[in-house]
Amino acid sequence: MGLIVALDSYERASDVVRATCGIVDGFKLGLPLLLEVGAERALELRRFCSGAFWVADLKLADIGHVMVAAASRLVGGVDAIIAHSFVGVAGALEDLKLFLESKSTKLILVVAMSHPGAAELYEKLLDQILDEVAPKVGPWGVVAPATRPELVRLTRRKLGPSVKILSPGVGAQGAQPGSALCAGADYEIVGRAITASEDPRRKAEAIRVAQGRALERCAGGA
Ligand code: BMP
Repeated sequence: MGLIVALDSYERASDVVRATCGIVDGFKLGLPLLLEVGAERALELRRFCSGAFWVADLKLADIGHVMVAAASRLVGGVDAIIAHSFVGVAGALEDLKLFLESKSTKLILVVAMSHPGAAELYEKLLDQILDEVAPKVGPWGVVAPATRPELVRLTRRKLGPSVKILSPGVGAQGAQPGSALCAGADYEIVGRAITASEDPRRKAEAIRVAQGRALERCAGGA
């Protein structure tokens, strides 16, 4: 039962990290935050919860050389880096994977997205991404949307039990806590529902409880 907080703004970020440390499993540093204060200051947030799992959400989508150059700014400070899958393997994701492996940093691939427009194109590539790109690249984890639990289920079925599935879309985008976990995800990514809450700690605790209840229900076949 996993919960990762998406930090997309530096404002309140250190308070949120301190407040939720020990309750959540990890933190995802988003591009708005990284651009707001730069990589160095963003990575300093880790000192408020050093034992958590830290992810840099660069959503890389470029030639291998450039993705490696961007990732090199963050390796050592985070446990994992997110890239898009649609750029393909040769000259792109294979280079990134090799580089991250050499730096003991995990690669997470976006395979499907949570917003409605993802159905216009990205989602149409999902079978090919899961059948061809993901097996060739061998990411530690993938991102699949909590707003589309059937895509989480498909991702789990096709990639098997060893790949971690991280699912955004819980809270502000409408998915209920636990819905992606019930569909086979390992972690739900929650941003604004926690970061914009008056009491991020209580909100994170409440989401944990709701995840547990949902899992009991779905394990019971409800
Ligand atoms: P929120 O819970 O505030 O909607 O934030 C969701 C987080 O997950 C954001 O950081 C966003 O970049 C990320 N995300 C998403 O919402 N949908 C995706 O398909 C992939 C994402 O990484």
